[in-house]
Amino acid sequence: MRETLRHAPSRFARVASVAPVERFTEAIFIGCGSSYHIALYAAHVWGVRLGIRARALPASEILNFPKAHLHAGARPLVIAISRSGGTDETVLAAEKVKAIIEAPVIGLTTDPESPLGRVADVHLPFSECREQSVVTTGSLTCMMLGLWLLADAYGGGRSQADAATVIHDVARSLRENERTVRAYAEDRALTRFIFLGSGPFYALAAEAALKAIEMALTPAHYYPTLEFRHGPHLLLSPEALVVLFPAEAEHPYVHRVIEEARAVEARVLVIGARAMETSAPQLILGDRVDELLRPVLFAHLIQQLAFWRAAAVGVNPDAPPRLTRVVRWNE
Ligand code: F1P
Repeated sequence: MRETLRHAPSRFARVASVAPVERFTEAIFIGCGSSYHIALYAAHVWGVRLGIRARALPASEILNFPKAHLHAGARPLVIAISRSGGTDETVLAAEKVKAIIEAPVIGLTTDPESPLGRVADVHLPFSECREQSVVTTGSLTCMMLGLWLLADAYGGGRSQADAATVIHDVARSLRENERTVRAYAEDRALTRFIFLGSGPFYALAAEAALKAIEMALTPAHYYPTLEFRHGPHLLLSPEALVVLFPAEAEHPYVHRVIEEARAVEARVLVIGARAMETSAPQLILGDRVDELLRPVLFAHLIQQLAFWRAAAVGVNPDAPPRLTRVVRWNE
């Protein structure tokens, strides 16, 4: 993460050379799997920080339904995200964008030699967070931070100190909070995980569910926090663990979600930056960090939860059946 912070100015200069701020009116982030979740996170951050329309799409949406998303008159900046830079859908979607509209395409990968890098107008290889694992973990955090830093740079670069704080807080949390997370992971009475998050935390909830499934083959669901009360809460039972990432704006409402879960004896863990008035267990961290950056801080907790769950149920967290490191159609 320190390297990502160090590279931020030169990466921004390269992106701004093809996409100066006055040239685009919207940002479209695309990717698959964890990279799509990074896209969801980035879209929220860029929308809030830059006051532009920003959206995330699975790469396959652009590939198969381009007319719904790419319009001739629009001036988008397209950021295609892929850890490997080799996922077929993402590479083909980037090619499709270039064939249909005049928009700069930025390829964000961790591999300097990747196919996506060759298609993109500007390739940003985050070589510092290259990882060999099948499942995406550390590189997710690093690319999320990188996209936050790009938004910050477009906005005038006033929040760099926050990024340094996050790096410090992740190191501290890795030392202090693993035991708590591990205890939930190892509780075999809990057979279903439900992750709730909104705004900047929705992407984190989605990624948390994917990690539980990929690494530990544990059934997992995710919802925007208050949407959960519109039906999905019927899934609650004493075998369910609800992990809730409350956004500041939700504090007046979110206690209802917690109460309803506890009323049916579901277990609840709240992960947030300031304590809420609830008897549910809470992990409090990140109070010195801008809310938009907190998902970057919290990401290791959901990865540890999946890791220790895998260990508890006897599954190899980096050998998911039927999942390959790079998803291609002809392999
Ligand atoms: C996309 C992805 C990963 C996942 C696994 C399969 O890869 O879905 O998120 O962890 O490796 O592929 P990429 O486009 O980010 O390389």
